[in-house]
Amino acid sequence: MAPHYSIFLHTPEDQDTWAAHLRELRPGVALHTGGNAPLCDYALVWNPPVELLARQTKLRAVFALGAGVDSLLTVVDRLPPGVPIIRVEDAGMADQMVEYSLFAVLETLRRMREYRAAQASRQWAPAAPLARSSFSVGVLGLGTLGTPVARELARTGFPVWGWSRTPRDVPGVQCCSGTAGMREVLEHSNVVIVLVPLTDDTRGILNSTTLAMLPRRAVVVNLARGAVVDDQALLEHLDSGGISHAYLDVFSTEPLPQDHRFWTHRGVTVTPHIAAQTPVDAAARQIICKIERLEAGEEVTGVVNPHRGY
Ligand code: NDP
Ligand code: OXD
Repeated sequence: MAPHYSIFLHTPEDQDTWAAHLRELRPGVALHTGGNAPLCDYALVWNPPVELLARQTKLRAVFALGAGVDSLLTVVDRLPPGVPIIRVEDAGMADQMVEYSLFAVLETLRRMREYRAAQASRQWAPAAPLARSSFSVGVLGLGTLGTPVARELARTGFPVWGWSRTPRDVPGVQCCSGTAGMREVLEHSNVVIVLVPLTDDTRGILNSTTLAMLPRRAVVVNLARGAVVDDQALLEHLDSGGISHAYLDVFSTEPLPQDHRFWTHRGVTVTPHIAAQTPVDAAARQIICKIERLEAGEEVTGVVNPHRGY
């Protein structure tokens, strides 16, 4: 039997794939796209034009087709008041974040960037090994994605420090919170992995002052949102050698502008916002499941608090 609720779908990428998965999961579902869509019960959106969303005045919930809701929250005042915003939780993204983080940490521990540079000039230059047990990693953000990253690094034998807004307890991880907690984590981070959402509180949180708290020659891995890190401050720390490398998957402007220094800086690895791509099949299943819980009057997880910003 076709479901009795209707869905408005908008995403700049993969819209046909999303539609195909939703139709496969719920054959006959009333699925609408574009400016002429009728008023629907649920919106499933990623970076929607404000006007498109504002026309949907009968929505019972808005689902973000990803984990981060910073851009959706910029249009929250155009939604009917009280409509919940619900985000994707993990759905396969945590494993990808773990892989990216392990890669950056292991490449650093095993000095692979140095050996690649040495190879380029045909230098045979063995360096002293670094011990995993004294190579600490910091994870800023201990949520759905940060916690598995911290846990896996700890399981692998790295001393791990984690930071969150409210106190958390992750076995094997030195957990800290608040402003003083951030300093403690940064001071212990040979590699710092950024997995906090972009909010009013986290914008520019890695700046000239906080980057200086890292040990000399530390590595920054930003997998969250570009604006969490102050670009100019990061470049200055890279140029001075205080920070030895930055793996950057996210940028204040995406795609990264052609003339940005990050493209050519030898201390920067640029990846095009692929650290964790939303697996459409699993995410569509998660969203349908949540819609049907809402239809049944049940609670769902992943509801965003617009005042908190995530
Ligand atoms: P969650 O909401 O599950 O976790 C967020 C974590 O950040 C929580 O531990 C939270 O603390 C902490 N946090 C929030 N604000 C602060 C603050 N002011 N000070 C300290 N800690 C804070 O988010 P996810 O783990 O699901 O996702 C994290 C981010 O990853 C997303 O918002 C998105 O921007 C990014 N992302 C990037 C992708 C990519 O491909 N590059 C893909 C997917 C997501 P507390 O535990 O106390 O609430
Ligand atoms: C997300 C993202 O937040 O893709 O899901 O960045």
